[in-house]
Amino acid sequence: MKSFLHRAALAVSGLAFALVASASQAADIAPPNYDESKVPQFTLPDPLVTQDGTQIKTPEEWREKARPEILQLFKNEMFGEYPEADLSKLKFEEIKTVDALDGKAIRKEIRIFFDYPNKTPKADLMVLIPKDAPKPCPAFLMPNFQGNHTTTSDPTVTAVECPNRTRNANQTPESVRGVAKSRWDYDAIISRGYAVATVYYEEIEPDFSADFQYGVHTIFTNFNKDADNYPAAISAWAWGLSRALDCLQTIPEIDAKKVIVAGHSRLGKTALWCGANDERFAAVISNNSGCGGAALSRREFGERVDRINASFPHWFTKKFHTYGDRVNELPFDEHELIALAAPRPVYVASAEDDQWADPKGEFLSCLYAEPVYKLFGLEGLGGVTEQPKVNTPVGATIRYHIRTGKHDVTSYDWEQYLNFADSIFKK
Ligand code: GTR
Repeated sequence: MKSFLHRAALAVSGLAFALVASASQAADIAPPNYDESKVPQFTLPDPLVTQDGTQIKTPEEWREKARPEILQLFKNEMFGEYPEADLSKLKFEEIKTVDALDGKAIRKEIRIFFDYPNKTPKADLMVLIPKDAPKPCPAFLMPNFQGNHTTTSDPTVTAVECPNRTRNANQTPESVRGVAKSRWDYDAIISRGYAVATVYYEEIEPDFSADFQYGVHTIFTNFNKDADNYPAAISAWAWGLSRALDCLQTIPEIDAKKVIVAGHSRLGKTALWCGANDERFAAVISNNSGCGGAALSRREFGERVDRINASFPHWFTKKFHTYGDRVNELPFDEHELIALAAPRPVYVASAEDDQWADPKGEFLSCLYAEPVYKLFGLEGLGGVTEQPKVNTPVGATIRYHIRTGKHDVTSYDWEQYLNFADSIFKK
């Protein structure tokens, strides 16, 4: 068991973002803390000690005892269950295969029907495959926030028609084409020999708490909506990514054993949870995932458990809603969400101006996940014990960087993720 007292001062450059993010939130919640000296003292659960006090000493014991126990705790207390898929009802329909990126890639659009022959729920997976790279090639799978057509200005990508949290009633799907393209460095990914697949997360499940009547929740009929461990939205999105991997397995040009699941922000939380449950993913990337993702809940820095529950109750289980004022009673913390990726490589990235997401808490999760990697004889952060300076990537099997700038995904981030992928697949 570890005790930590953090006293170093941190810059409060993320305050503007935090104020915007918190503007609409419940008035009775205390303002976010950005003062490192006010971070409470806390004791983290030790991932290598099971609930009955057994010390885990071997990778086998981790796999057989500790890992299933921690995974189930996250299901029971935070994200809800991760349903078994009924593969007999899953159907993939190729709707487009065209040249893309000036002929450097093939672009496929594949419609995933989750409950065939019913036509809903469904989601379109867009896949870019490099033409020149050796096949089958490794791939990134990363969900997007507003539709596949927002990740590129290519006019031939199908524009999605679906409830969208960011689109107002007058905004047509066409008007948002390309708006997120700075987050998708497709040229770099393709030129380095990787395929990349993306799916609009709200096609899997819309991002609002309307009793889950629209997306894949409509087929989670084995679960009681009133139960504490009913799959919450993050579980539904993650589960949808597992189905996207099922789809990638059918594409001969892609090596489905070499797929990295990645995500930004709420979708970074989703990527971590997906990688924890679905060990077919070769590695996991969390970009600025913050509270409920990579950041330690017990630090109560920036966005906190009470605030995220008030703002986005549908992301988490009913049980998690009870932890806002008692985070020390959580039977886990987010270092264990990172550890659930072990022994697979994991990358956690922060941004300097994203204090809302608690960059230091994101780093410390990596550090305290390390004993699990060491159990496997792996290096983890490779001897790094302090949060590195900005734009200085560190680590071995667990990697971390904090870049300058705001809450975002940039070409700098992609460059690091490509280096990370090379270190795994092109040794
Ligand atoms: C914020 C939320 C964060 C993060 C972010 C996002 O409003 O507080 O936890 O998930 O949204 O997903 O963009």
